[in-house]
Amino acid sequence: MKNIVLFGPPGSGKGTQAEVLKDIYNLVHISTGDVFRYNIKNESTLGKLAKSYMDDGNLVPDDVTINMLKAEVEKHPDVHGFIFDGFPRTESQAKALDVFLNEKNEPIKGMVALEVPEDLLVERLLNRGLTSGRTDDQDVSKIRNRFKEYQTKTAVLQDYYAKQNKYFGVNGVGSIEDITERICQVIDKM
Ligand code: B4P
Repeated sequence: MKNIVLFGPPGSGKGTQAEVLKDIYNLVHISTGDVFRYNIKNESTLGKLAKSYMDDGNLVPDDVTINMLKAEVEKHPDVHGFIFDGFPRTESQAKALDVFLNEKNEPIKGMVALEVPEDLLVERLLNRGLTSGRTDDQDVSKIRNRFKEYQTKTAVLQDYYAKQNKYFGVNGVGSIEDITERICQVIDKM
């Protein structure tokens, strides 16, 4: 099984690339952001809780996110592997994911990290905000708060996976096709 973590700051192209990669490698794509947005749209209890955090660009609490992720994985018992997009985002999420997948004898093969300068990220997110209706993409101060959350809680995961020799940085600037090609060169060697 090929379990891959797609990593990077908000707007780095995780969701965009995961949609392409899932077909190339026949993997199931799990985006925690998408699952939260689905729940918000359906006004579920989980959605109402997540909305209060996401609207301000804050991370949703770990216990909620971890339980949701496990439930999503369990929905797919017979698969070639998963692309985790937007999860883990904290060290405790990463540890929980390791325990969960090791119990299944299907550990993470590697983390692919998309590297994009912050100015370009702001531009991409504001552009998406013009059409997506995502409130977290429409306000520069909320976008900056997401970067702050990323720097203080998420960026440490680079070290977490590097210590396991599972960290692979990829240049995330360029055309979507060129970036996919760079990522495939990394995944093919895992
Ligand atoms: P996510 O839904 O994960 O979204 P994201 O980080 O904003 O974007 P992503 O990197 O996927 O970028 P995309 O491909 O869409 O998170 C949203 C929120 O959910 C978080 O702030 C948090 O509150 C919550 N959440 C999610 N997971 C959580 C967790 N594990 N724990 C706690 N909270 C969690 O690309 C962005 C834009 O760039 C798009 O418009 C795209 O078209 C464009 N783009 C992509 N690639 C491009 C390229 N090569 N060139 C030009 N434009 C490009």
